[in-house]
Amino acid sequence: MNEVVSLNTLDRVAVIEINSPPVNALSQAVRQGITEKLQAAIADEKVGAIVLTCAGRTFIAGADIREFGSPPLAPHLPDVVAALEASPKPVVAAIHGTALGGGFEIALGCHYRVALKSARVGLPEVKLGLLPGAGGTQRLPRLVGVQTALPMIMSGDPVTAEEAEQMGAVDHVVNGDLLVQALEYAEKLLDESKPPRRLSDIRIDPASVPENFYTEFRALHARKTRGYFAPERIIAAVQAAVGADFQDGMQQERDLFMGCMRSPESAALRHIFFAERQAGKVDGLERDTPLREINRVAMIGAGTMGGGIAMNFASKGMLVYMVDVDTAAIERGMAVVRANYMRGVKKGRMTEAQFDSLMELFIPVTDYAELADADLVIEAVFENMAVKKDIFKRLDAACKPGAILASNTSTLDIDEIARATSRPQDVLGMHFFSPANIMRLLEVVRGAETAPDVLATAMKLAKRIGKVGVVSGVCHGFIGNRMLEGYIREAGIMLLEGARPEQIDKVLYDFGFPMGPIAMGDLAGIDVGAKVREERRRKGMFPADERFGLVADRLVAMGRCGQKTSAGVYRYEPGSRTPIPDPEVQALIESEADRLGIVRREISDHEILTRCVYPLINEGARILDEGIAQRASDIDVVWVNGYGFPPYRGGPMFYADAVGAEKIYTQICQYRETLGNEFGYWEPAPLLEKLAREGGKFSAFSKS
Ligand code: HSC
Repeated sequence: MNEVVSLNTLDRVAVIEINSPPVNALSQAVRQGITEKLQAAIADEKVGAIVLTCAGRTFIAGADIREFGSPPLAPHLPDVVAALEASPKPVVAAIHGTALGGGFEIALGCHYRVALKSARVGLPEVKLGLLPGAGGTQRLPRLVGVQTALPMIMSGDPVTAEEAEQMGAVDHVVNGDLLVQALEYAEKLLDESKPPRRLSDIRIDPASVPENFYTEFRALHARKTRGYFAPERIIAAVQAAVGADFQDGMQQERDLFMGCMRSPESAALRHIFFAERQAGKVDGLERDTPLREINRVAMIGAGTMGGGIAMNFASKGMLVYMVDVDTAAIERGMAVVRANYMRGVKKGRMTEAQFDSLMELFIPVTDYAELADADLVIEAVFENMAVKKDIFKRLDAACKPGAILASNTSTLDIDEIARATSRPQDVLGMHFFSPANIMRLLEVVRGAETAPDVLATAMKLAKRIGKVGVVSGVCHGFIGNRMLEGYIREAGIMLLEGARPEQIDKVLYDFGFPMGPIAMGDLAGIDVGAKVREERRRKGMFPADERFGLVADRLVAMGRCGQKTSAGVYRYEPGSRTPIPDPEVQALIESEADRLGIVRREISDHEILTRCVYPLINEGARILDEGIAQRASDIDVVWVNGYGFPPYRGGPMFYADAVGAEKIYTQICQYRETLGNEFGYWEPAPLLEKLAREGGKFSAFSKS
């Protein structure tokens, strides 16, 4: 008796229903169940046609990713798809929710596809470092053509039912009761004596693919696929569908799929997939913690950051109060919002009417008294404790009981801010990343007194606005910026020691970051870091190391703040973002090194990489040990989604586990000897040392 797949016969049509929550993934039991019920339906003489449908919130979301990495168990998915396709009786897939990966491949094995209008279909395997391995690379091009199929498989993004219908991947889009209409569709097939339609029967004429198609396709995707293993295999698999015999193509797909499955890239991307879901599970928070309702949001500080944050909420239909000192300041923020949304209109992602109704959700406010009905307030003014405390005092007086008061601070103590109010239980940090309407990461900072329902609401809200929320404890810089410090510091010091900016950037770019630390500083504005250092120096919280941030500080004093002033460490042609090495800056670096008595030398690429990346791993180890992050994978989620750490390396802690704690520990100890440790930069974290000694892994470390 297979409990996850059932069979019911209604008149002439058999209904195979999969019921395997939460997402009907194709576990061994589901594959077995489909196979058995299909055989039974085929054997039943009363049955003329078969409908394959799913219970719960979605059609099949794909192969069961949890089974990957263990030896595959029969029946194998490609065989299940082949069995559906081989059925002598027409099989109709009835799709709701999302038909993804192996789920869509199952649907492609069926002879006809009926989908609810709200459904989406796609092949997201590339996002897991894989390719569709159950015939997707062979059947989709046969159905919709290579030029439509390849971009869809390469992007991994799903399309709507209507888009799928337009491209020919879905036969019939319906509203209302899916099963009823799928049954009607099957009855009609029988009435019209329509035979099974098998995609494997189609032959793709090689002449249908333009000569330069693959070369141009590669060039178009080069930037996005840089460093990845799967994309080239996807192209090869789709090429194998052209002209060739179906079984030959399937064999090639299989070999290419297995190569991807064994790749470190796929292991890293699967790790990130589960890490992002795990991040939503918070120690000490029950699953059923009641949530506070959020419909009206207030943004304090309507600058570029405030505008970007506000867009997330308006885009989900929430009302946003844009609060600033005067209407001119609010207008500056609104100009950013308008320009961003307008880009969407120009690219055809939204209509003028949608744009207008979005803009109506923003309400300018200059008086806190108007915030009495706000459910959530997010403060995003500049990093100054006194100013923030004053704002929170005023919010405490103006806001209704139960309103959540959040700060977007990237460094300051949330507990101190919370204490400025009479309701510290309602206060927490919500740290967005710039550009806030685009970056997926949201660090949710849990204060000492933050109430469980406030934390739970913020995490739920993160998901609602399409972000991945990660909980951080309170410390300077929280998880991400605290780890960033060593990375940036070493890059700056190595400039003085003899590395050129472009050499440093190339090493980290080649490692897989979208850009190196120096170019990133220019993009973010090197004055930002200079201000933070200044503030910390003033408070006596900064190492008395003249080298730390020296080059950036000198450049800022010269008015070279980065891209925004067309000059930072690099110079930029007007309107261009391409960094150009600047001899003037090189001369400045060399004279500063001279002044400090630093003997310049050749610095190897290996030294650049390890001096930038190992300090951030070392700090990650402390963050984990102190309980600031709940688990190593949360740190990975922060760095992949907020700082451009290459996803195919799985984040810094996953990467550290791959390199091995002992190797990292040994290298850090070696730098302690060769570079000196006057400021504690090369003190190995106790947890790193422990794991190095025991041969342990960060992924297995648990504080509790
Ligand atoms: C694939 O299909 C490979 C095939 O092409 C070939 C295989 C051939 C093999 C041949 C061998 C010989 N598996 O995201 P949520 C869990 S690759 C297992 O919060 P939502 C998830 O972890 C697969 N578990 O929900 C979570 O568990 P928790 C291609 C999966 O509503 C829970 O479900 N497919 C799972 O926001 C809820 O997930 C994909 O990549 C899976 N496939 O979004 C689709 N999918 O509660 C991946 C989800 O314990 N999934 N779970 O934390 C998604 O994109 C999203 O989950 C949905 C739902 C959009 C489906």
